[in-house]
Amino acid sequence: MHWWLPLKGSTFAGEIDGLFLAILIITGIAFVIVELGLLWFVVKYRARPGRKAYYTHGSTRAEVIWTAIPAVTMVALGLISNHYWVKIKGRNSVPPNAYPIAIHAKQFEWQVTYPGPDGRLGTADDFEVRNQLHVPVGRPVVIHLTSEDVIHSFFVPVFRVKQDAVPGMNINVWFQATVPGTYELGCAELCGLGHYRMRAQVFVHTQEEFDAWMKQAAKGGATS
Ligand SMILES: [Cu+2]
Repeated sequence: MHWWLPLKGSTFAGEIDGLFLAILIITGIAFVIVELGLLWFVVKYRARPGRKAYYTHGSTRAEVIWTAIPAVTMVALGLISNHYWVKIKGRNSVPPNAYPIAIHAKQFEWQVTYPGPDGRLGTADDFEVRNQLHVPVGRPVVIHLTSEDVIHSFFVPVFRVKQDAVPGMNINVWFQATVPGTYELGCAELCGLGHYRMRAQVFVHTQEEFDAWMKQAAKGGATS
């Protein structure tokens, strides 16, 4: 079913995929034109008996054109996609009602701290689960992302969310899941020998399921 891109699992997915596709089409067209041109020149100016090579500077006009078109295209893409950036990663992008979860990345695991039944981080009922991210569906979630040692990268493909975890920084990254299910969280930054096993499961629950899990996990029992 998802032979092309992964499931669209968050509110960002449609916009990110649209941008990805637009860039793919633009660069695809450029690729075909450039490669066809290359082939054409290779054949047209191939070595033949009696034909002498000659020196040419080239064409200033052609150079201006093939520099200006990509430059204008790139600036246009930047301007067009700016509101996605503002919405997803902008300084004030995190919705005020977002559910807070803290994730501490370290070689080579994800330590996920939940706010506990009171819904607030930094209180006595907080608890920690390794390599399991549980979130409710249809509700903004904000991850407070930190790192223990080196640069890691929090990457949940179905959410189309990727964010570096940088030592010494507390970075907020938010998303709103749209489809209940079990997905993958991977580290997208080569962070050492165990990088390949730095992965976790993401559980997107209905609100009732999430509340039930929270209740059980807060008592110190649950693992999933
Ligand atoms: Cu890592």
